[in-house]
This record gives sequence, structure tokens and C-alpha cells, in this order.
Amino acid sequence: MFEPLIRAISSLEIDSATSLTKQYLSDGVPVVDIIESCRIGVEMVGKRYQDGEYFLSDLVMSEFILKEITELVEPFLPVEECGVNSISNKPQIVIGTIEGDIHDLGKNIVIFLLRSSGYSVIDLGVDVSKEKFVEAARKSGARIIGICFLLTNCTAVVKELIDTLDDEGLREKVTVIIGGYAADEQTCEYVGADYSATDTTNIIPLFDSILGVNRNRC
Ligand code: B12
Repeated sequence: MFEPLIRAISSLEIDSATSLTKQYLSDGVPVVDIIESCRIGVEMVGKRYQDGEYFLSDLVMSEFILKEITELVEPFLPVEECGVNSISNKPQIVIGTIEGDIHDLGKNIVIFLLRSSGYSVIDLGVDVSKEKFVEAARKSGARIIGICFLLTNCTAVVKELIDTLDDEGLREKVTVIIGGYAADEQTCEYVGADYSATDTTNIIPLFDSILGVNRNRC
């Protein structure tokens, strides 16, 4: 990943972060690598906040920088014309941020990556209740439920949601993927999800393999 960009973001230097991004884009660096560097940079902001070195206003600043960079990179994402939507117009994926959590920058990036890769995604937004997830899973017939959560104290609700999908007879019909800061491998196993996805560069290959999409044939 790109150390200068990671450093600029973790030090909240917006001008430097945006000009480095513009430079990488004009050099032809893949958008996912830029986003992954941003993710690592804001993770460092979070760590400094946790250590008392940064304040809430600094978290807000990192949000602002990430939004600026997202706007810069979006036009550079290739739009996949072939593949998924040519097979089916049905939504394949439902994604939302779990109840109690309002973080959505990562979720929105993932949705953008998925849509530009040809997938049809229902975005439930943030602070989404278990009931709303279950209703969307049932009504849409989507094959993947994506749950975003960054707050560790939301782990219990995520587990309850997955248990409810099971109780409602929907669990075996869907693949459940969790993402976000709190979604590590151990948590994935604890809540009963199928996969955890936190590295930007692996996300599209993961969805492709679950949904059987082979981009080499496009
Ligand atoms: C920016 C930020 C904020 C912004 C959020 C803005 C927004 N619109 O999202 C603001 C300032 C509002 C905020 C608020 C709070 N925050 Co905050 N925040 C962050 C910070 C610095 C960055 C998060 C981020 O956007 N990362 C960048 C994105 C690109 O990364 P990502 O979310 O991980 O997403 C990537 C992958 O995980 C994956 N992914 C994400 N979702 C999904 C979903 C699916 C389905 C898939 C497949 C993949 C996937 O793909 C993305 C692309 O790479 C983190 C630090 C961190 N380490 O995450 C703290 C952090 C998450 N926040 C934290 C806290 C404590 C809070 C507050 C409680 C602070 C407060 N006292 O009010 C509130 C929470 C309010 C609430 N109820 O939700 C803590 C959580 C600690 C914990 N263990 O629970 C963190 C970890 C900071 C810290 N180290 O203390 N925050």
C-alpha cells in the first residue's frame, strides 16, 4: 500500500492526501489500492483517538478527508458492462449497517465497488434493525446479506440477527458476510457469519466466488 497517503491521512493533512490521490490516479494506480491505503490511514486515526491523542473532531476530520478522496476516485472505477446484471436483474445482495451503529463510509465504498462491478445491491442504510434485515432478505430473495459494523458493542445484535435468519428458515438460503472494524475472523466465527471482509482488495473476488462470476470470460 501507499505509505505517503497513509501518513497524510493519519496526520489529517487533507491537502497532501488529496494531491497524492490525484497523483496516484494519474499514474494509473488501481482504485482499490488507494481505498485500502485510506482504510489503513483512518484506522491509525482511530487508534490515536483511542489512545487519547486525537479527539472526536479528528474522527470527523478523517470522515471529511475520506469523503473527498471517495469523490476523486469514483470516476476512475471501471464500470463492468458484462457479467452479473446481464445474467439477472434481481438484487443479489442486501447490505446495511447494524442497529446502534451509524458508520457508513466503508459500507458505501463497498456498495459502490459492487455496483460498478455489475452487481445489484439493496442498501438498507445505517442503524438497521434485525427485523428490517430479515424482511429485506425474505422479500428480495438476495443470495448475500452484508452486515457492516464498526462498534464492538454491536456484536451481540449481529449474532441475534444471524440467529433470527436461522429461526426464520432463511439462513441456509443466504451467505452472510460481515465487514467493518469490528468484523474480524474471531467475531465472524462467534456470530455465525460465513465470511468476514475487511481488506478492500479482496472484496470483489470474494463476492465473485460466492456468486460464481468468472470475470475472465467477460
Ligand atoms: C470515521 C469514523 C467515525 C465517523 C463516521 C462517519 C461515517 N459516516 O461513517 C464519526 C466521526 C461519525 C464516528 C463516530 C463514532 N465513532 Co468512529 N470511527 C471512525 C474511524 C476513524 C474510521 C472508520 C472508517 O470510515 N474507516 C474507513 C473505511 C473505508 O473502513 P471500514 O469501515 O473498515 O470499511 C472497509 C472494510 O471494513 C469493508 N467493509 C465495511 N463494511 C462492510 C460491509 C460489508 C458487507 C463488506 C463485505 C465489507 C465491508 O470494506 C471497506 C472498504 O475497505 C474508525 C477507526 C477504525 N479503525 O475503523 C472509528 C471507530 C470505528 N469509531 C469508534 C467510536 C468509539 C465512535 C463513536 C462511539 C465516538 C463517540 N464517542 O461518539 C461514534 C459512534 C456513533 C455510532 N453510534 O455509530 C471506535 C469504535 C471502537 C470499538 N471498538 O467499538 C473506532 C474504532 C475508533 C477507535 N479506535 O476508538 N466515527
